Amino acid sequence: MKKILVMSDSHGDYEIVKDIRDRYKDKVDLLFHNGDSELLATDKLWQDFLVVGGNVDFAGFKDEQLLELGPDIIWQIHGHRYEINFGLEQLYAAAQKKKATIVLFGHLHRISCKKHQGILFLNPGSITHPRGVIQEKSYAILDLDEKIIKIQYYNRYHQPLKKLHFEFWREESQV
Ligand SMILES: [Mn+2]
Repeated sequence: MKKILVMSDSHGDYEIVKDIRDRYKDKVDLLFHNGDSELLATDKLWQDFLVVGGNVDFAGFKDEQLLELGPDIIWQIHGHRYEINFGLEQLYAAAQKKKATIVLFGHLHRISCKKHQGILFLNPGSITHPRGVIQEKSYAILDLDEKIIKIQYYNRYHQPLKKLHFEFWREESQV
């Protein structure tokens, strides 16, 4: 079983990225930052993260990355190139082409966690500037179990957000 932490859109807040790194580095398998950190791509903090660039980031970041983790293929992307302000259709289509099982994105500053055609799409929200209905500065921790994926959102003071817990059973494996 793997455990990953996902954050995004910290927009210049160095301390919270460092805080999360220091707190979780030895507690999770991987740390993801989905872009718009507004930190330099050469910052040493990124040695401990899988990070991609967002629309307001400096040059030097990867645009996206695809990685295998146990049974999952994780596609990490900021999302601004897929017109996600107008809906996730373009992102859905691209995720299918890449055969991703989990898509980690950002950009919208809105918590969202849903399964679409067997693919889990997760936006951790923004750790500094939440937008929309859920006004929480947030990040997410995913437990990637063999049979179930559990997601818990936390606020920036590291308290679990009670209503923001999700569980998705994996599809029955095809014989
Ligand atoms: Mn942003």
